[in-house]
Amino acid sequence: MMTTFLDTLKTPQDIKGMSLDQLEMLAGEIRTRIIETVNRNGGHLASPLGVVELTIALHYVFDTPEDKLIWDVGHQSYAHKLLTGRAGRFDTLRKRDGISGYPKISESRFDSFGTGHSSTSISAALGMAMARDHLGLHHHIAAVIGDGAMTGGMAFEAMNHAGHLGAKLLVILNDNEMSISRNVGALAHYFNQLITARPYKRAKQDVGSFVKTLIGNRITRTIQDFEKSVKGFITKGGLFQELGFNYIGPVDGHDLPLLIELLSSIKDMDGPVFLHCTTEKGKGLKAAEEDPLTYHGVKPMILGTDAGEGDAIPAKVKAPGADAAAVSFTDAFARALIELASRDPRIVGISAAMPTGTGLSKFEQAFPERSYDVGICEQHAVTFAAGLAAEGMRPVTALYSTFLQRGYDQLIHDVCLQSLPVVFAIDRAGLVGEDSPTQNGVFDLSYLRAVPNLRVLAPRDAADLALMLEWALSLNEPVALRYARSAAPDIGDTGNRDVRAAQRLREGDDLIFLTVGPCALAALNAAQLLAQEGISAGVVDARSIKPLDTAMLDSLRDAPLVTVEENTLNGGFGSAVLEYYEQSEQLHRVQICRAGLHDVFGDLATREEQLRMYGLDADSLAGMAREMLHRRVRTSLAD
Ligand SMILES: Cc1ncc(C[n+]2csc(CCOP(=O)(O)OP(=O)(O)O)c2C)c(N)n1
Repeated sequence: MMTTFLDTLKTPQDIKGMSLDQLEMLAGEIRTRIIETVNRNGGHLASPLGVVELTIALHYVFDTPEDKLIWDVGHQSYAHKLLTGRAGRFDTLRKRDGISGYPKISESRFDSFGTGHSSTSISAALGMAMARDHLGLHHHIAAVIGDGAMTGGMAFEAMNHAGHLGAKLLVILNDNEMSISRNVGALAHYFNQLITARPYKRAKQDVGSFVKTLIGNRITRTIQDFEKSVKGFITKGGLFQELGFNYIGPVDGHDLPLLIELLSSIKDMDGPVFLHCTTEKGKGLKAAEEDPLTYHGVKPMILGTDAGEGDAIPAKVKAPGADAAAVSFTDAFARALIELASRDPRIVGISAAMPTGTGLSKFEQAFPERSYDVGICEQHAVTFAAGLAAEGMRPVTALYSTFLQRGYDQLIHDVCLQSLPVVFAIDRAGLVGEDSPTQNGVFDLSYLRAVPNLRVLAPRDAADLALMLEWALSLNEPVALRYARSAAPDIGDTGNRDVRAAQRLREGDDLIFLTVGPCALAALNAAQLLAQEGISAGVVDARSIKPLDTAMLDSLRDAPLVTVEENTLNGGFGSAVLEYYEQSEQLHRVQICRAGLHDVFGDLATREEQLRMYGLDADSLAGMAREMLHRRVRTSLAD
């Protein structure tokens, strides 16, 4: 095998001795490595391809890890990982115990700040800048933030503060005009205006020719020389200027010599600097350039076996665990919502930059005028829904569980305190598989249970989801529906259309699995395994997590119970059941084991591996039941 530049690099310092031609070749190698690896393992594709030159330039100019790079969201940081000593292990990307798909402090000293949720980079960078100043240090700090992430309010909270503090800090806007879908909003329009207002081509030529005269085999410049060239780049960046930043750009984020020149010259500028780079999402892979939405995050083998050819046909992206026959919960939600909205003109759909992931893009096709993508603004999405609800509309806010964490105060203060009829369609609730611990949705049962006036429901399958959504929209109060990143297989209808009622899915005398959502399926399979050993296990689907079906709980109190939830055990469903028995003074009678996550975030692995790791697959549940019954026998023998 040919030795590549990439394989010989030990630290990013090694690229500082490379010529421009070699750096361009390195960029090619990085792209190939990203495409091959993501095609094998799945992962983000279009975003990392868009920042290859920018990443090389940053590592060329800055001295990491002393200088700090903070990647917003972090899904674009693959080139950074490849340049910082992880090329040899890059084939483990997003695998169990492998390289994370996001920056992670515990993985490398070059990952100065962990990310996964968007719009945090400027706040973190500003904190680091102030820490540097307090400690009397002098290193550089740069945050790289996408135009999508820039729509998150936090980014502007941080800009506002940075301008006020006048901190020495570089913010690089990676503007590819895309969030996951096309970026939306007035800000996206403003960025576009900045690009068109400035005669970008001419500016590029100016610096391009300047650069050409300077770059030989090695790029060495003095700050003084550069300042002259940079002056031409400090333009009127109205909004950013007003916030106290020096606005520079827009510049071509794929023009490596230009980036190196500019970064070298601006890195020692005092105060906050905002560098506007334009990039192409998916750069270097034709299919991704043409369809960056499909290639934002992909499943393995999206390019077939010819990864790197650039003109491959995308495979259909499906939720993990979805087989050809079963729809995903996301699809089931979209289908049900469209059907209900066709009967009720008050229904509107809201997503926060995730119309495709939440299924709302299908709703948008059916009802474009009743569909809102608010940008990466979960907080705003929730209060915006509250406003709509206050005036008689029926908003359905579709968010991933992990991102609703962002809108928690709004959920409490704006929706539930006023008991406004907002429906929260909470997707990716539970373990999300090969993404990151940052994206697991394993806290919502705990944080939602705590809020007065809120009903919390968990459908076990597509039919149940449709029933619950219909019921939720018929109420005049807030309701949360939480469902997993999985197929929504038809688990079986017991004929009970009252979604508040728990349902017996399987009778059993020896013990009962009391389950949340699709955990019912694993419990049914566990019951089957136990039946082969002569153990009779029943399965009851709780359906309503808040309020609980207490009549059902009263009827179950004499059987050993195993509660099963894809959620942390801290304050989750099992805790709710225990609390009920305690409050109703039945606790002394019941024997309960709780299956769920024991105070952990949930490690990176496939969803199937995660379910096994956290004792939520059929084998583990059967094992838990066996152990519980043995313990019971031992206890009664001792009696
Ligand atoms: C708080 C939050 N909401 C939603 C997401 C999901 N998400 C991941 S990447 C992304 C788009 C980011 O767009 P941009 O910052 O422009 O980066 P690009 O992918 O275009 O490089 C979104 C919405 C997230 N990571 N964090």
